[in-house]
Amino acid sequence: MNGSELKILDWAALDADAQAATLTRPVQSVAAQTRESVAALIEQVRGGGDAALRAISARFDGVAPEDFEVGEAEFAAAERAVSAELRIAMQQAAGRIDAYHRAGMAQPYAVETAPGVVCEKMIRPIGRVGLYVPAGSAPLPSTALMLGVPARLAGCREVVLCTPPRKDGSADPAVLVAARLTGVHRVFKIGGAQAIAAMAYGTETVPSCDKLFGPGNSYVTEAKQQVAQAGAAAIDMPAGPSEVLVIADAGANPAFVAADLLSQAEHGPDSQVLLLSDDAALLAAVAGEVARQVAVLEREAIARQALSASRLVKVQSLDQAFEISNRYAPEHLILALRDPRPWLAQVEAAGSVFLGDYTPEALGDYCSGTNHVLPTAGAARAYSGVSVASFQNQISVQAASAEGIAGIGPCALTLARAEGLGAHANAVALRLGVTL
Ligand code: HSO
Ligand code: ZN
Repeated sequence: MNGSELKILDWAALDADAQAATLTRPVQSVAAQTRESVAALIEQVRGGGDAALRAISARFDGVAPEDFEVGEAEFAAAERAVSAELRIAMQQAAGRIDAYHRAGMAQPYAVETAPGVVCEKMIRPIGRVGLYVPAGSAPLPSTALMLGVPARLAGCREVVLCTPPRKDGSADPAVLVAARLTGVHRVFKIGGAQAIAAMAYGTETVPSCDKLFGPGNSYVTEAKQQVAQAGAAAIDMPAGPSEVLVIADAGANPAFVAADLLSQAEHGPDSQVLLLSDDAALLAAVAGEVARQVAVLEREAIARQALSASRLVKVQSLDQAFEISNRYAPEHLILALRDPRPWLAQVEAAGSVFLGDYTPEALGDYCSGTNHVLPTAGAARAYSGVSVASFQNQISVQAASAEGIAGIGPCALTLARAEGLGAHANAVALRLGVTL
């Protein structure tokens, strides 16, 4: 790559349509064929249970395990297969993820809204949750940590995890160790849309779950959407390819910025990479660095594909960069700025923000403590990343005494009459001892 593959655009020179096109994600619409094959897979699992799972697994994964569930012997083998260094890193990461998520846990509360009227909020774990940990081009044990830790903090009664089997029928050992570390109760070697179907509807061996979490390819994402639509299970958030937007000033380090862009680009050919800067020289320097660094990546081919849809944009001011970023609502937002913190006030929509030169996205992906399961595809405008609250239900409670209803009952009566709902009015009037 000579750098020319990295398009540097001048925002001010683009008309409104071209600006909109610059911020448009590559086609997100799922091919009708994908939709249909996912629907067929879900039906197959729903009707055929474990036998269907076995047949689908043989077809797509090339293995049909007799027993999908990971047993003690396989967990023990995984413990032996994972190096002490990796285990310690996962333990340390889990500790920081725990600390961050614990601090953000919602607290129950009670408030007296009128004399004799107490309204409360109580928090309950979602009973049974299903975590999906992909293992496509790269198994992601860190995703098991990001989902398993908040599930445990929430206190979910049963935490189920599905991950695709490898060619030899075993699961990725690091994913298994991560699952155990976080207290996941049961792990099944099932991948793709069939895993989502199994966790949503249940089979003879896989329990049906109330809510499903985790990233995946377009089949997994489509399957999550379909089971949610059918009311079979709730899902964490709409998902799509991973993305990063970097806002850099003239003082940013081009090598650092390029490395951050590439760490996103290597995730998949459809990853999204955007750089906004008010400094033309910085943009050119980053383009050069990207060209240099990409050539030595193990996942060079994947990164190059993602880069072909990347954009480097010259903006007129940093204020304008933040306007554009808010419009795009990136999953990850890196502020490679000399004094980044004051700019946080301008951030309205983003999944997770990384401040300054020494906070690469990779830290948040693995071990700073924040969650890496984040809203993509602009969903950050209205969705937040996974947290303990994602694994909990908040239930409101209220109690009124005779004095309480005497005080606020007339208010309810007026509203009930306005809505023409006589039974509502009656339910209050009876307690007040008034005749309507
Ligand atoms: N950047 C990915 C998470 C990840 N990165 C896992 C490395 N492993 C989506 O936020
Ligand atoms: Zn990543």
